[in-house]
Amino acid sequence: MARFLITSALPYINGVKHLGNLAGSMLPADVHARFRRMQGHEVLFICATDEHGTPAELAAAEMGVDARAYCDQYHEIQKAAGEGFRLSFDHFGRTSNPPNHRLTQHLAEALERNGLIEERTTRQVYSNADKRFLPDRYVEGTCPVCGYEKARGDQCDNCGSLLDPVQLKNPRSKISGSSDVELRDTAHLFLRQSKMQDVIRAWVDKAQGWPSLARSIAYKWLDEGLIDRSITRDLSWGVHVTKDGAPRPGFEEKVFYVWFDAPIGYIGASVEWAEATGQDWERWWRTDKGADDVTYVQFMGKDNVAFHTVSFPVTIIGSGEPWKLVDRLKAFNWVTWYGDKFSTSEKRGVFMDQALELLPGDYWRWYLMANAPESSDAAFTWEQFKDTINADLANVLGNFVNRIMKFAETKMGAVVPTEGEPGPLEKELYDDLEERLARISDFHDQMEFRKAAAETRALWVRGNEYLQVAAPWTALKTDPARAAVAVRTGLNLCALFAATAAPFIPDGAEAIRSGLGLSGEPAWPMGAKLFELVPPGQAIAAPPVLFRKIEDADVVAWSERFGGG
Ligand code: B3M
Ligand code: ZN
Repeated sequence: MARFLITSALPYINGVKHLGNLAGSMLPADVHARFRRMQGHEVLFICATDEHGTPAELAAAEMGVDARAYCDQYHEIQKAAGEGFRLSFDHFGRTSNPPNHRLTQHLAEALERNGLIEERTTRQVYSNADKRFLPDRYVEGTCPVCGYEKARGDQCDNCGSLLDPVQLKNPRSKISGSSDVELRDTAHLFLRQSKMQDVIRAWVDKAQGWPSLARSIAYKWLDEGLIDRSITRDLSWGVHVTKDGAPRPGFEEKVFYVWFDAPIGYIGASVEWAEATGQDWERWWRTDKGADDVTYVQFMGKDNVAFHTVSFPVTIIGSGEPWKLVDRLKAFNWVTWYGDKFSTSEKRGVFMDQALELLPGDYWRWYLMANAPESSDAAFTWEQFKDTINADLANVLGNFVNRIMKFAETKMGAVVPTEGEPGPLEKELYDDLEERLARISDFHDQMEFRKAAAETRALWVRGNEYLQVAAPWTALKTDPARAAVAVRTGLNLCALFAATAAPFIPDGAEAIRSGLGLSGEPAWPMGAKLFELVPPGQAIAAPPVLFRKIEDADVVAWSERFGGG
């Protein structure tokens, strides 16, 4: 069997993530990881909170706590939300933990030895009151374009202009409010991406497993020409800058830019996993230590693609060390809230913790994957949510399972019936299912989540059609052996449905399996075993209602609380 290293883009630490964040990286990565495990492959599935940078420092300051305490708190909150959604990470780490710091410093030093990092002097806003250089977002002033008085150093939120802090009129410090600021020279480290232009292009040319969205974004950057970028910032919360293992002179009050250390966090979190479990992380990440035969799959929103196809590869290829590079990259568009951006402050959208208060994770998982924002943005609406859940989960899947299992329980002695031989009806069903199952596998393999979900649902529909025709409830009176075959087939269909549903809705799948007396981890059904999933004679018990229907009243109540509707 093969080995799959799977990473989800690391959720940024500031606050609970909304359903769009979930749908664009963590959830599809989880569905894929579950599918690969079910196929019997060895999987390492890694995620972490991305904790450094200005937004974390600012959010902490607003709450009146230090950055570490703030991150401790939100890491736990995000971890709990992930568990609530059954995200099956082998490890959910933190970029602020020591392994990521060590690796970031190590890679920066390797890059510098290879002539890819250079110290340059830049002019930057210095605050006399705060006695520090101000990162762009810490400078506030009047927008030179529209006159808005609270423009930020990097951007004006009123007119959208991208700015340089030196352009602001009446600049002041966002930390102290003081306007006693001036321009001063200060040193920063620059990553010389321009020198890696050809190497990166050659690597992108060779990349096979990238969909067109990812390739076109990478080429757009390459065609514009890679530019050298500053990878240090004037902050205290982050990875400290070193030289030969010691604090780098002149950089005592600077740290690495968050986007420099964040992707290294994939490796850092893998090291954390190894330390926690006694496993070997190098066989997943070092091609000289066995990672050659690993398939590395990354999941992310489209705004993160450039960092993963250009900047991070510059870091790890440029180090000259044998790091494992991404093989397959799956990028997503946005989930929107009725066509708009999610926004906490404006009460638009549902956040992960709130969603779990309304309904269990499976409901959201199914909806978000069945409507995955793959070829374009996808709008969440309560109405569509209700329709999808009621049609797919409550009706097609839930009713089937409840109907046949209740019948077996009450009319067949609560065991898988043993009598009778399959006939033409079953033969036709088997052939059909085999074909459909192969299609579902292909879609999972290609990471086409919408199509995989649609085909999975079509398989459930096909089972319903069979049961309609085989009608054991009628056959029972005239031909008990025929009824037994139909019920046995129906129960095997339940097992097959549970298996195909498992990557999407693990709890529902588990409830079906346990009703069928199946234990252990579900396997992806293949070949001849397809219809011998539950042994004849095995005791069964109908599970309680698997999925409840969503009512109009729910839609009204939820729209009032979260907007939309
Ligand atoms: N934290 C995603 C974001 O907040 C970013 C991903 C990092 S992946 C290394 O936009
Ligand atoms: Zn403006």
